[in-house]
Amino acid sequence: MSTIRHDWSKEEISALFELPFNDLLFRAQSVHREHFDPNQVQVSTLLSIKTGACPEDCGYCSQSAKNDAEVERERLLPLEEVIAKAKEARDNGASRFCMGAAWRNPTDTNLNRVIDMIVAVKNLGLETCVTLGMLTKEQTLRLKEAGLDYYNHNLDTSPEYYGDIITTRTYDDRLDTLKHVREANINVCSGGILGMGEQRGDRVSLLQQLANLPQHPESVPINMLVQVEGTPLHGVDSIEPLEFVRSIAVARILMPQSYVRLSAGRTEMSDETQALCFLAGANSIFYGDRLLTTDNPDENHDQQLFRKLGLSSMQVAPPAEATIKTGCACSG
Ligand code: SAM
Ligand code: DTB
Ligand code: SF4
Repeated sequence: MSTIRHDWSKEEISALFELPFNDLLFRAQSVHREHFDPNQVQVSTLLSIKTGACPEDCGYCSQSAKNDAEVERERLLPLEEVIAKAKEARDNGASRFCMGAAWRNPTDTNLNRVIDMIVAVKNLGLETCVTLGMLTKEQTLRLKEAGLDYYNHNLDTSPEYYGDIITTRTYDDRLDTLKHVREANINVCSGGILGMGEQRGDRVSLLQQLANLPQHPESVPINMLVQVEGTPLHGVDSIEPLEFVRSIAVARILMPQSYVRLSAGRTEMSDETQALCFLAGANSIFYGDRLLTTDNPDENHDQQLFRKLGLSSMQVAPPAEATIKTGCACSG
């Protein structure tokens, strides 16, 4: 039986990365089966509720005002529009609706409007997740009171590589926000981005940071960089698919009870790579044609992939009638 640890050393994590591929995947899949149904995948849908003109300088991001990417700026969406998108996501089989805003941190006025969205989306029978940037302790308490289920705030990369990617906020700022979220008793969603030109040592170090938090994040999104023209990271060497799969497997072994999300970057992955990620213990995806500002695989393609792999979507929120409609035996 795998134990839940918070004291992983870099050497131990590196040794996992270095295992022969079959041994690593066997171990990850064994850990996965101790805690989860291996054929069930949690399905979330994303919506950008406020797009672009962000004051931060994240080198990967299309939404930074400091980058030259062409994104259409949008003010905070009206509540009715958010409700319509959430209904659509629910009817398409999502169990969680994640709303993202291009802010360094929300003002209290903005937070009031997001709280209205959270309440309305929960009333549809969906789990809620928001990602709004840094939060104070008071703000996390207000979000908890509103019934928020998950807060997403990524560490993005290793502490060592971080300064090469973002300069407008520190690693410790991120850890502080995660601490506030945890203390407010909101589920933590935190992970990172691979394929930003980091070394394997950085992947080891990022996963060590996540696994050695006092409590593992309930959800761990592992994004593969979506290279956006006009961002400093456009054109960086991409990560090899098998190294990405290894990283998923190591995340699964380090955080046995967490949902590991095969997150951004799936449009660049073959079905075979995604299948290996599921074998390595990924058990959550973003579903729907759009992420925040970039494309996600189209819904038909994902339905086919689920059918080919015999996967079904997990029903966390009972009132959502639909599962991903594959027209086959993949009913969750
Ligand atoms: N502004 C808030 C923040 O950064 O905390 C929330 C929204 S931000 C877009 C959420 C996360 O999306 C980032 O932390 C990053 O991990 C991920 N992300 C953004 N752009 C990405 C890209 N081009 N490829 C992969 N992941 C990306
Ligand atoms: C996460 O880890 N990945 C999502 C979500 N959390 C908010 C965002 C991915 C964004 C990909 C680039 C874009 O669409 O702008
Ligand atoms: Fe802003 Fe978030 Fe993009 Fe960074 S990742 S530039 S904080 S929207």
